[in-house]
Amino acid sequence: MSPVLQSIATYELSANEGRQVTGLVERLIGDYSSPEDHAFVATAADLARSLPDGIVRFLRSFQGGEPAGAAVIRGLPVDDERIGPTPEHWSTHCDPARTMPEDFYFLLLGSLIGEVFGWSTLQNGALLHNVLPNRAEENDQSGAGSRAPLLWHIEDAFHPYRCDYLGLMALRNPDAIGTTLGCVRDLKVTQHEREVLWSRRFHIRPDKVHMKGLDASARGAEFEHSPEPVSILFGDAEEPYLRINPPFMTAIPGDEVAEQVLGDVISRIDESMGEVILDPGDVVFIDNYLAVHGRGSFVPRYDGTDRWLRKALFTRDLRKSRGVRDRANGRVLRLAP
Ligand SMILES: O=C(O)CCC(=O)C(=O)O
Ligand SMILES: [Fe+2]
Repeated sequence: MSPVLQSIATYELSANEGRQVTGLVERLIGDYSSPEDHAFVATAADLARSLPDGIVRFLRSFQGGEPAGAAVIRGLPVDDERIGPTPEHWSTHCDPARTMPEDFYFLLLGSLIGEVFGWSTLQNGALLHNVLPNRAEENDQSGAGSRAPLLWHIEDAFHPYRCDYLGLMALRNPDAIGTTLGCVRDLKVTQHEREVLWSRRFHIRPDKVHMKGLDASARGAEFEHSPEPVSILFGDAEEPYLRINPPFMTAIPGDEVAEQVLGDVISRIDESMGEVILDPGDVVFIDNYLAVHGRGSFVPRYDGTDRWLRKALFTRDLRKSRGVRDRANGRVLRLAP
């Protein structure tokens, strides 16, 4: 696995910038009761203009020019004592006040590239998710897995309102477990493959985590039972975007040509994968139209020192999902109307 990918843009905070961030975040903790509060989220993009200029320019150009599959911002120190032990389950964050500095920082950064949102089917609709190992889900294809690698994927590839950017911030990563990354720009395809990949010959189903709380008759279940055929490549012919999620997809049944091309493309992406190791305080924003991501396997500890990331989803356009949100300014999406 290549340790560094060309397609990652990196920004390192200077000590001075780190102090500027800490001052800003302390002010926000005084002014807002929680980083998930509507009052904060609605003004985060304005508040983010008080971040160091270099970060603002870096993230704006990552979003505007699409120069890279992922952007990493390194260097915010995290007080390991203060954040408290890694929770046993995503729903049992011992005391959200303990991670407020990191959470405000993370959402401020994200506000420079999109609008944060959640799904009613994921972590109770929270805007900030916990990615940490859970004993009952060690082999699952989800953020709660550990012993089984989380296979690379486009986040929520099955859904037209999937995020433009997936953000991950490390609070703790003691065994230096990598987040794997691969970029569509590194994918070489033949003319024949290109034609197949651009046609609607594939079915992508929801990840199991989405389906868990949804009974078979519920709205949204059609994503599982009768998915719309989709193409894998779309957008610009020369610089296409990518939609793929191998563990949850197939060619349309009977289309052997498409099945063969899918298998070949999966192997080629496998070979091109690299990884980024997030140290505490590091944030990565993955362009979910350009890059796939996953996670290596690891042995969980269950002693309060496990790998612990915060995760959030960002869209460039909240309006397109109005039909699956309760209010115009609501940020929780249902799978279907
Ligand atoms: O744990 C990681 O580094 C990646 C997690 C992930 O892909 C996810 O939660 O969607
Ligand atoms: Fe993911």
